[in-house]
Amino acid sequence: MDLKNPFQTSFGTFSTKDFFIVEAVDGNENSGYGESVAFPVPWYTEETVATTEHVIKDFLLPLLFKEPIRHPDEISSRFSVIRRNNMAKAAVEGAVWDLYAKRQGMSLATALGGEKHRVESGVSIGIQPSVSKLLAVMEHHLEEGYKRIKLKIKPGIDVAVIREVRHHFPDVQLMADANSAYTVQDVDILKQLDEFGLTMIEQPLGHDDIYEHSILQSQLETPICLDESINSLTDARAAVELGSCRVINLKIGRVGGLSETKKIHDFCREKNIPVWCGGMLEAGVGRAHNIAIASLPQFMYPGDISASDRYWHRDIITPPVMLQNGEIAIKDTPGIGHDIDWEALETNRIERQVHRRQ
Ligand code: OSB
Ligand code: MG
Repeated sequence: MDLKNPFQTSFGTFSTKDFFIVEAVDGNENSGYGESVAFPVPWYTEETVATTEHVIKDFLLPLLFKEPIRHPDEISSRFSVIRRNNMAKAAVEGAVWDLYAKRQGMSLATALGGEKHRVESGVSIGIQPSVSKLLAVMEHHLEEGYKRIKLKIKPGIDVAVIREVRHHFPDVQLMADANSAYTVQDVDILKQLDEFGLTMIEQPLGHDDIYEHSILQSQLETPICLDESINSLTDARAAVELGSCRVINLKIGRVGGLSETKKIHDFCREKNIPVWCGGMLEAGVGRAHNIAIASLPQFMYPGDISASDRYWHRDIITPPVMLQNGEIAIKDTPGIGHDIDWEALETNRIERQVHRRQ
């Protein structure tokens, strides 16, 4: 699907999103839906659309079909014999979670233990061609009601840009995401960001680092939030115990599914570490999953869960995700709370596969 606007990060630019939807069907005409969130290129993590398809087809579905499951929490332990490939795992597990919630007659949010009725919404803005363009984009999103702005930064597009933005918007809840573009040698640049009162700085150092972030955090006032570095509860524990971050960005796909996300959430709740829900430029199905998980209590900052129309001319769910006073209402209808917009899906679909339990 074509994005309305190209999205530029420190590692590359996305103009389209290639993905697939997983539909899990039981014997009683119930369907659950999941979305693969990987990109076509392994820039953000090692997975791609092609690797997720391969791993699902050749490894995960045979494991899933091997014997019945009683609860979706059983899936992540069954999949644990396959190393990593977290986005592949999450796409399948998410479809089964939705199916399970529908069979229980519960919203996915309730099935996951969610308590909120609405979640606060933020917007993540890619690197813009100029500061004046950035200010105009920000102005537009703030008028729409978004409660927090996240700006992508990289070396050369950081201190001066944030200074200008802060000057124009002194009170906005603002944060920066570097997607691993800096090294510990850049500590002096990162320290300069302390004066702008950023809510947090996301993933300044290595995508697989936990140790150096602990050194950096001890020298920064601004809280560090880890994204790429947290791929499991084990990683979250290491990061929290080492003081590598004060906040965690949770993405269902990055950590291997909703059950693992819940575990990290519960751990962070115990440790008093706030979490918030990140985004992968999802279409409607993935977005609905994000809304459901963000209803859990430790999600304490607005997420990168923006409305459908921030990304798409026409989303693949109906109704699309909409913003009301900077918040997204959590549907109490069974499952993800949105139907598939089959016409929109068919317009974009290039392939369909069916896999059955033998
Ligand atoms: O680091 O959070 C990130 C988009 C693509 C890859 C990585 C990231 C992002 C975003 C956008 O920041 C989140 C969204 O609006 O979906
Ligand atoms: Mg990030």
